[in-house]
Amino acid sequence: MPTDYYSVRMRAATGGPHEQGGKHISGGETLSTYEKIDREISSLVKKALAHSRGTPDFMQIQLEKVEQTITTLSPLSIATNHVLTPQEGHLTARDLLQKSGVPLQAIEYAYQMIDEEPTVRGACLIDIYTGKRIDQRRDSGVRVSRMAWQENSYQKWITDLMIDNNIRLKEAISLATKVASHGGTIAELCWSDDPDYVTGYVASKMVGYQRITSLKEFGDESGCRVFFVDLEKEEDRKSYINYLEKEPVLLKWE
Ligand code: WAQ
Ligand code: MG
Ligand code: MG
Ligand code: MG
Repeated sequence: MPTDYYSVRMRAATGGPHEQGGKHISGGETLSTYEKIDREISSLVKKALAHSRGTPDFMQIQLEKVEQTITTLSPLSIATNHVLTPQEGHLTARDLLQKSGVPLQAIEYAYQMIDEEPTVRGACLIDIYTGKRIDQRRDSGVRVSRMAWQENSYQKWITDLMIDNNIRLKEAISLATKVASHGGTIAELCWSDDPDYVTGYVASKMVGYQRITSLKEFGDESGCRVFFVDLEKEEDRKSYINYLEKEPVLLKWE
């Protein structure tokens, strides 16, 4: 009998729910076996209650049984680019995006959009040909869910690669691996909206998961998550978003 998996999601805001204008505090999503649901929910709740973006007055937890077949993926290869300033970090990021196959003009458009838009709670999809945003999700963006590490694999991965246990890296590489494995993704650019975390990354099939140690100043509450995509047809865009939101992915490392 194959194991049943459940999607567990959390979102928290302050000043009311997100859809009523509340400020996004924290979100989280994972896959869980039935036995671990209580523990997974408890760690998501803890993450939201003690958050550097503020104290939530709204929180929603959602549980759904996953009916789709689980895909297992190996984590992207990982490298760290040590930079001294956010300016140097963004030069590195632009270079890695170009190496991944994103045209310079789309990179410029994306940076312009990031400066203008208030932080969304999901990801923005940017067309690599026009540099324009193609998801219609405005403030919410597209939230990737239904991905997690197989726990033993994670422990083996950090041991084998001598990586410090870091929950953000653990979550980010599972999201980035899921996103990069779709043929429509050319590259991802991300940094946290948490004021106390300045390391971000560029990820793609071409360059792997490339951490960049500074992409913003400490104290800055603006974050970014952009997927540069090559999806010309409307139906490809729909199926891409469905993949991000619904298809379950487990990371394994052998
Ligand atoms: N799906 C889509 N977008 C998301 C998701 C998701 N599941 N989770 C977060 N975002 C978006 C959202 O707009 C946030 O504002 C932004 O990404 C940042 O989210 O050391 O912690 O969870 O290698 O604050 C990367 C570096 C850390 C880790 C990223 O992001 C490392 C991080 P955060
Ligand atoms: Mg998350
Ligand atoms: Mg997160
Ligand atoms: Mg955050």
